Amino acid sequence: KLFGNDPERDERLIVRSERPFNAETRREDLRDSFVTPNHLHYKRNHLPVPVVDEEEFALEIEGPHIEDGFRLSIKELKERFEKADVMVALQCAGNRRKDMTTGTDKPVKGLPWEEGAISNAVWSGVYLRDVLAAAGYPVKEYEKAHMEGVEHVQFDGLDGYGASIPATTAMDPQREVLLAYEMNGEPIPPDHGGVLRVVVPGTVAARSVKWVNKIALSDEESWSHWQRHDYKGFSPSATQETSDYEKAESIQDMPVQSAILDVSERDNRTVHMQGYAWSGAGHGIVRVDVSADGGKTWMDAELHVPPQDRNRRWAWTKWEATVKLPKGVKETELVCKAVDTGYNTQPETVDSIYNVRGVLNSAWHRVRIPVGE
Ligand code: MTE
Ligand code: MO
Repeated sequence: KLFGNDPERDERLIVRSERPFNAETRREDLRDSFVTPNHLHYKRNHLPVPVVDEEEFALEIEGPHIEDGFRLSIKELKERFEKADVMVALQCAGNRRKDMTTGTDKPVKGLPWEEGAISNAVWSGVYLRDVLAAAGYPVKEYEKAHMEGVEHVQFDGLDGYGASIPATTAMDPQREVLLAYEMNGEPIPPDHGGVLRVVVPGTVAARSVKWVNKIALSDEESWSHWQRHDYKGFSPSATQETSDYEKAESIQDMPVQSAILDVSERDNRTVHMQGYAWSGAGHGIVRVDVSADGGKTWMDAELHVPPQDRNRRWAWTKWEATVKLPKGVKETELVCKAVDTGYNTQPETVDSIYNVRGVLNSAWHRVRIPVGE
């Protein structure tokens, strides 16, 4: 049975496809906890959930400098390496895809995700860098990796999925790339890559390969379909036929993002807004601007910043604001946009960032609401 190993899932998830299982987290569930509980974390599977036996599982590593036939069991991983806990917001490249074409007749290929293809969790495991060092790679000289033809670190999952990240990301101690065996203090559930998954903080979640059992250091990116022929961005004018996957750069770090998760009425002239903001490469969020009149006037939201360095802020920042609604209108548009530590901000509309694959929608998030008398 192809999907015979797929687990039971929480009924509160919003299912976008049953087989393979893809579901986003409801806005209220993202709103209600800073750390998303495992059963409510969004789930993105390209294939059936594989059967993984912890006792029999072995991680294989290969490449220049790596000891021949280097393998580690889960027990060895846990015993030989320092345990690290890192809070990370994983975001799918397709988060907010649905909004990319709202009100237009433009085509877009992919699951119609709204704002919930993102979740925040504490991942525990060992640093990939430590494991590569133990396998024989001189990680301390990782900046020189390219001299020896090591440009990429490739990951293969037991389901048949694969991806890669730049070698410098993998080996940079600042980037905190993990081989994780726990999610929020529990063994990683089957849907999220148990018994072992890669977690690449600050990078598109597509590179955080679940059920990882093979790592290779290489001069090339992974040959996986999802590395070479997916998860790339294109010009707004490129069509399905003219999108050149060979030429385009694969998505790694991601742009600054924010979304409104909740709007609640305080009185007929005042509403309370709540949401998230996040940026790639560990950039923290320094400001979230909210508007109650479609972007004519703005105020600063109050930020709930995670306890992480401003350049290693892998978790999301939550925000809230109480805003006055404009007078003399029947309807108005609430808006949010975030600013990261590089003072990067979000585009006003999707027009300039539309792409036929529907990835990286980071336009201002807008929610229309009626205004009372
Ligand atoms: N890893 C494997 N082995 N198989 C997959 O289908 N999907 C990727 C990534 N890693 C995937 C994978 C994508 S596109 C995303 S968005 C994240 O896993 C989703 O992680 P989650 O299901 O734990 O939220
Ligand atoms: Mo994804």
